[in-house]
Amino acid sequence: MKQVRVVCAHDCPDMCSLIASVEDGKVVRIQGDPDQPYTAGFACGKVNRDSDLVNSPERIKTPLKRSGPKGSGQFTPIGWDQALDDISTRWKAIIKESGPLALLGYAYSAHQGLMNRGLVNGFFHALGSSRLQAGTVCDTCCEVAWDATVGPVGSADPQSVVHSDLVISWGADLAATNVHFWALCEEGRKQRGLKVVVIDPRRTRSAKAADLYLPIRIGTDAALALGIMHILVRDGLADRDYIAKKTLGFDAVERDILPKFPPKRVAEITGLKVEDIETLAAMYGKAKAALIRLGEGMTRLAAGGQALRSVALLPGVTGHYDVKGGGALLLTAASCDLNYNAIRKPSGPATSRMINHLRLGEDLLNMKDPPIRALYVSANNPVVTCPEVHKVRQGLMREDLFTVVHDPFLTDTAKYADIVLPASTYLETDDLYRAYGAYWMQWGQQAAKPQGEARSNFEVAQALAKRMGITDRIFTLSPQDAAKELLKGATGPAGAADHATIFAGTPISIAHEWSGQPFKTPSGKLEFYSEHLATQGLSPVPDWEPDAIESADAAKWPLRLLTAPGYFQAHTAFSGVGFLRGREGKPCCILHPDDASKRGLADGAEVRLFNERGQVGLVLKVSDEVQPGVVLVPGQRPVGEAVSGTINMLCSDRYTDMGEGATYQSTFLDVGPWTQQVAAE
Ligand SMILES: Nc1nc2c(c(=O)[nH]1)N[C@H]1C(S)=C(S)[C@@H](COP(=O)(O)OP(=O)(O)OC[C@H]3O[C@@H](n4cnc5c(=O)[nH]c(N)nc54)[C@H](O)[C@@H]3O)O[C@H]1N2
Ligand SMILES: Nc1nc2c(c(=O)[nH]1)N[C@H]1C(S)=C(S)[C@@H](COP(=O)(O)OP(=O)(O)OC[C@H]3O[C@@H](n4cnc5c(=O)[nH]c(N)nc54)[C@H](O)[C@@H]3O)O[C@H]1N2
Ligand code: SF4
Ligand SMILES: [Mo]
Repeated sequence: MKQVRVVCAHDCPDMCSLIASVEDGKVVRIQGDPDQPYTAGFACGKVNRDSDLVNSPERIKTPLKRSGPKGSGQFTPIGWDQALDDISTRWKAIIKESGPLALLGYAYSAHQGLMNRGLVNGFFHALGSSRLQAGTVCDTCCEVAWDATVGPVGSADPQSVVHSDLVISWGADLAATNVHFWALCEEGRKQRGLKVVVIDPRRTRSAKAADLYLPIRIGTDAALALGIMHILVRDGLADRDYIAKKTLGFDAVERDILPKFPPKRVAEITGLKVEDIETLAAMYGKAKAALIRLGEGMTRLAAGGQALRSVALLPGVTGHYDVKGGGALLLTAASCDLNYNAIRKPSGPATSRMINHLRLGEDLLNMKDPPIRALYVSANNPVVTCPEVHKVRQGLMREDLFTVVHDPFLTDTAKYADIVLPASTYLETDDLYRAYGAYWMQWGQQAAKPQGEARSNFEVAQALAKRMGITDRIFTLSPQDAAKELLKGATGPAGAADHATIFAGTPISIAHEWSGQPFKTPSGKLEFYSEHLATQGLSPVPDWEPDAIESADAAKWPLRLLTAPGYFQAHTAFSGVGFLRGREGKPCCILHPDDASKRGLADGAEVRLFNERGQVGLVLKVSDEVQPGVVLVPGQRPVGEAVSGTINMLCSDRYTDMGEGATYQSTFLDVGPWTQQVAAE
């Protein structure tokens, strides 16, 4: 048996270093690497099963060509040469008639390797096609809010938690989405008496284990953060020196905003108890090194940017941004400076028409001059994960749209394709990785040859570039030589690493020498007042107000959607593993016992979730892990697994206040019984 050092490429902040055991050319086991301190010898419960993912009998073996009506999922196997010829012939004809803007590359993050993720985008960049404004389904809201507050720079190092005496997990279910940080928190609790607070509308696994849990009302985090600031100021716990030296605009917040948020009003807005708000503020104000783990959960709604920004300002009031083990942890990638353009922007026009990732349906249906005539989907499953799924499907049904999907599995999206290309999984590729939630970089080697005729994103981008007459050198290089282009001119710790160490697969720490949280805002300070936001017509200071559209919808519908990660299914990336599908259970929704009994609905019943967009059928779980008035739907599951449909059928494509992100949780709805009559509607 051979052991190969690989890197986990799933969309996850931890970027584990893994050991793949390979027997007769087949990956038989995956384990966490004991020699990488953050991975610390364990992989999560999903990736422990990645030998099942790579060897899944459900994988696509060859390219496929549609043989039935659009969306029917009927295909005939074809060879790669024919598939690539068909694609390039169609694309050339479309470009000739309508120009390159009629093409859209819709590639995202399922392979986190810098080349397998980046070169597909690089190919479409070089082609001059319409460009994807990527990540609006995910993290653009939190990123833009962070940038407006702290600047485009990495946040705290998760490993600095060994110096913390308080961790606040705010809108993140660490036991699901950040298990290595969670493990460090657990260790700190046992060894040093570290306290953990969880702020989440769902009593998550992390919340159950916490020292203090605040079941906040969805979308009210800014009010809570401002309420804590109010108490810190009231009780003389604000660090006036830090505020004067390192922040901008606190005086305006103190004068105009904080008086509006006394504990009693904050309790009314957030649904929390005044005592809990006071306890949290006192814990935070008195902690020596308090680290806030900012989760994306609080940003997946209309005023998500304002929420994240308000919370990210808290360590500026106590000065904890200057304390080792204090501050805030969101994303880290902005502090890793590599030559990304070598891969992502080899050539092509400086600007192009942008297509918002979450408005795929709308743009497939209504974009003009030219309309989108060719779509290439890679490492994405928008028929499940994108809001306004009905529009996405309608768009994909267009007879005049030529769709290619590259994926290891015949996903719900692939079923709408004209040509499906089999993708290799990360275990079958070479790539260079840097974490987005930790300070590590590592070269991951191919552990096994691809199953069937599968090819990597990198290879397919190169093959398509050749066929389309693109001549940039990057499309001719081996993965290792391409990675060297990424490293050329890199600065900081990533630039200092030597090639021999990197390509031996050694995990490389890319943490900067610590001297407090740096700020890269226009003022060079932490911006309580942001002129940049003011120029966009947004409140330049943190604030909380009810959202008019949400309030109108809440008056029509009794329940609000809470969206949270699946423990054993991350979006649809592991849906090809039968064991994990079973562990996650049938796609479900969770209602508080009061809401279930009001509707005469019992645990285990098939229920109908509906609003003006449509209906979906899920299995009901009755639990007080959510508050009354909320319906929780964990994960986004493929249509075939549910009673009927997928949750994003009920979500609109409205944007967040910052970053034009997705507002899944600004969805209001009701739940009722699922009957034969309903099913027929
Ligand atoms: N309602 C609701 N919707 C949401 C969210 C939510 O909280 N609520 N969360 C959103 C978030 S945060 C995100 S990031 C998106 C995720 O949405 P998607 O990006 O659509 O994520 P997945 O469903 O994981 O789909 C990834 C696809 O890539 C394939 N794949 C895996 N490896 C490779 C590879 O190497 N090459 C290629 N070509 N394909 C590969 C997988 O088989 C899978 O089909 O969903 C968003 N949607
Ligand atoms: N197991 C697993 N791991 C994953 C993923 C997965 O789907 N499953 N997805 C991966 C991806 S693509 C991403 S982007 C990250 C995202 O990881 P996170 O940053 O953790 O964000 P979310 O998963 O969207 O939401 C986390 C929590 O926010 C809570 N929440 C929802 N609304 C609010 C609110 O208004 N206020 C507060 N305070 N909390 C709220 C939810 O109940 C949920 O428990 O995780 C990655 N890791
Ligand atoms: S915790 Fe995240 S990085 Fe680690 S193995 Fe699991 S999915 Fe991969
Ligand atoms: Mo995401």
